[in-house]
Amino acid sequence: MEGIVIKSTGSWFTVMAKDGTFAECKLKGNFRMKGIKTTNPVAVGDKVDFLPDKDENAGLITKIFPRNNHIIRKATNLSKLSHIIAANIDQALLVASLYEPRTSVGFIDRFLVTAEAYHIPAILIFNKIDIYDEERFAELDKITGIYRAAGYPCYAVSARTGENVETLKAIIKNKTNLFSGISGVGKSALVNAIEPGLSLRTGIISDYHKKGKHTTTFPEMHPLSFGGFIIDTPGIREFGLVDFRKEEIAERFPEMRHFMHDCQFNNCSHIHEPRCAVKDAVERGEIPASRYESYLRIYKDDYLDMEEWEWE
Ligand SMILES: Nc1nc2c(ncn2[C@@H]2O[C@H](COP(=O)(O)OP(=O)(O)OP(=O)(O)O)[C@@H](O)[C@H]2O)c(=O)[nH]1
Ligand SMILES: [Mg+2]
Ligand SMILES: [Zn+2]
Repeated sequence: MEGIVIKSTGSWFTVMAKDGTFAECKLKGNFRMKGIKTTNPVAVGDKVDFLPDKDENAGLITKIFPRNNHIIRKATNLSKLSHIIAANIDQALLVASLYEPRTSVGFIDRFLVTAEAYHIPAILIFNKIDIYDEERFAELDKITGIYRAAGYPCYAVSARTGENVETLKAIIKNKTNLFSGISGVGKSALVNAIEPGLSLRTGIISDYHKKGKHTTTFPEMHPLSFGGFIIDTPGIREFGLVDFRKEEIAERFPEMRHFMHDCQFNNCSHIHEPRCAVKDAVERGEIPASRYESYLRIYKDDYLDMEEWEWE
C-alpha cells in the first residue's frame, strides 16, 4: 500500500494510507537514501510503500519514494550527519510575533534567504495581534510593508481570537505546509485554531524573558479536514546557512536582485566596492536598511555557533 509518513519516533512511523487509515510501521532492513548521511532515513512527509500486518499490529515500510525537497538540520554541531525534519513541502510559513516573544527581522531574513535558496515559497504569518495596540500595529505595518514589497505574502492573525484564521485556511488548503518559527510564537496554537479537533499541546510564555518553553518536541504532520497538511515543528532558535556560497546570498534578496546587475564590478560584494548599485539603492531608501543589514550579517556570518539549519 502507498502512504505518507505523518509521525516518526525514530524506530516507529505512523503512516497514513491513501484511504485515510493509519498504520504503525517499522522500517524493513537498513534504509539509506542515496547521497545524504542522515540520522533518520525516513521523515514526516515522506511518501512510502508499506505492507500492513494485522497480526503483529505493525506494518513494514518497504520503499521510500524520491523527495521533491527536504529540510535538514545538523544532528549536532560537530556531527557530519544531518537530521531530516520534513520532506515534500509545498510552502513554508514562518510564524512570527513582534511581542511575547519577539521574532527579530534578522531571523525573518535568514528564514527567507534559506527558503529562497531552495525555491520553497515562503509566507509570513504574524500571530498574537490580539495583544497589539495602535503603536504595535504601526510597527507591524512598517515591517509587513518591507516584506510585501519584496514579494512575500504577509498575514496578521490571532490564534486566540480566531481573527483572520479563515484567510489562513484558504492559503494552506490542499497544500503541505511547514509551520516554523521560534518557540512560543503560537505555531501549535494556530494549528489548533485551524483544526480544533487536534487539541495540540501549547506552552506557556515565561514571565521574565517572554520566551517559549519548547513545548513541541518533534515534527508532526496533521491532515486537514478541508484538504492538505500542516507540519507543526519544534521551535527553532536560529537558521544557519550551511555550505552557502557568499556570492549567492545577494540573489536571495529579491530587492537586491533587482539592482545588482548595475554594479560596476560583476563580482561586487555590495560592501566596499565603488559604484555599487545596491549600496546606492540603500542610500536612496529603495532597499530597506534592515534588509541590507541582514545581508551584511549573513555575509559575515556571525551565527556560526548557533543551531544550524539547511534546506535541500
Ligand atoms: N495572546 C495570544 N497568545 C497566544 C496566541 N497564540 C498562542 N498564544 C500563546 O502563546 C503560548 C505559546 O503557544 P504555542 O502554540 O505553544 O507556541 P509554539 O510556537 O507551538 O511553541 P513551541 O512548540 O515551543 O515551538 C501559549 O501560551 C499560547 O496560549 C495568540 O494569538 N494570542
Ligand atoms: Mg508547538
Ligand atoms: Zn554592488
